[in-house]
Amino acid sequence: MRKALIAALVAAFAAFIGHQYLKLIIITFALLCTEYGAEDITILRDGLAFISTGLHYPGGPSFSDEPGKLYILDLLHPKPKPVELQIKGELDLSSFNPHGISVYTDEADDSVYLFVVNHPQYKSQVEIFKFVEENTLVHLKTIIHPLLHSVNDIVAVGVESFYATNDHSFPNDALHLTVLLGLRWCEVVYYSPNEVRMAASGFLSANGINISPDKRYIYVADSIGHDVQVFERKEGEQLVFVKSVDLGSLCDNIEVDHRTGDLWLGCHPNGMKLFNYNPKDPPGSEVILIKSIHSEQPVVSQEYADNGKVIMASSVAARFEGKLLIGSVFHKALYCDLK
Ligand SMILES: [Ca+2]
Ligand SMILES: [Ca+2]
Repeated sequence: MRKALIAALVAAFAAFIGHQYLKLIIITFALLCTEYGAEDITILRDGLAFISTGLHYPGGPSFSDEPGKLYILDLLHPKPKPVELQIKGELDLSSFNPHGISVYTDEADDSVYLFVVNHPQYKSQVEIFKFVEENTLVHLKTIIHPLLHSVNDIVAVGVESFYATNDHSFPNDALHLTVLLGLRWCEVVYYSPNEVRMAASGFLSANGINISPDKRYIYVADSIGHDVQVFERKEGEQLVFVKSVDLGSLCDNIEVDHRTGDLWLGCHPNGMKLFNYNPKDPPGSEVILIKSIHSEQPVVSQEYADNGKVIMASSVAARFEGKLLIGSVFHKALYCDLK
């Protein structure tokens, strides 16, 4: 009897440890630039991270009336500190409301372009900036198009071309009416100066989007569909569906490890807590890693989980060597050292 009790206690303890610490690869935290959200983060091959902060999402909580900002963080620095990016050009900064971001490096001259989804007055448009110095962006262009009506995230594939996700099937469908009805009406849109068209469809809510290191595949997180979908880029920027990988969580943005091709996703373990924000019962956070996504059996693992006590509503996880950055829709950002 006593042995059985001890065995049960050991099993319970192991289960507790397993639940709490199985994936405790993160050894330190530091809070970053914001307490008002870092919805999207992307990291260049040389360790420079771009961060979009201060999103006001229609119907979502927001803890600041300030306009959004963009930051840069040098992960090669022993003690990285976020620096606010100065924006030059015609853009109205008082209504700047940045959401998904993507970086494009022009291999012809190593110029770096930052593409930013912007929601001034809750509208959707895409801003293209050139990163010119340590902390300066020059605004080049604003793109507005009827097909780009509810843009969440974006992946740049040229100096003026990109794929973008719509997370609603109609403009201003803040209630997600078509989602409640189970209608897979959301789309991925391809944009170039010569051509704008629907490139993929059939999503409940298309959210994060990114590209493989060899640029052959596009990944799209269908947050309400609880999966990530893989598309192959064919000639003429045609997307051909390859497969979907179930994730069991509402996944938001996708970052791809340049070196390994692994996908890191910031996810929302409980959508109802996210959509009905209650500070006494906050939405939690979850970071999911997908390895070998192109193999017969992709490996999906939970790398971090939190009930909202440390970080609420994680929307992005971006890895660079031994560092992991975790951002959130409306809360903070974490800088983590990995074992
Ligand atoms: Ca992004
Ligand atoms: Ca997103």
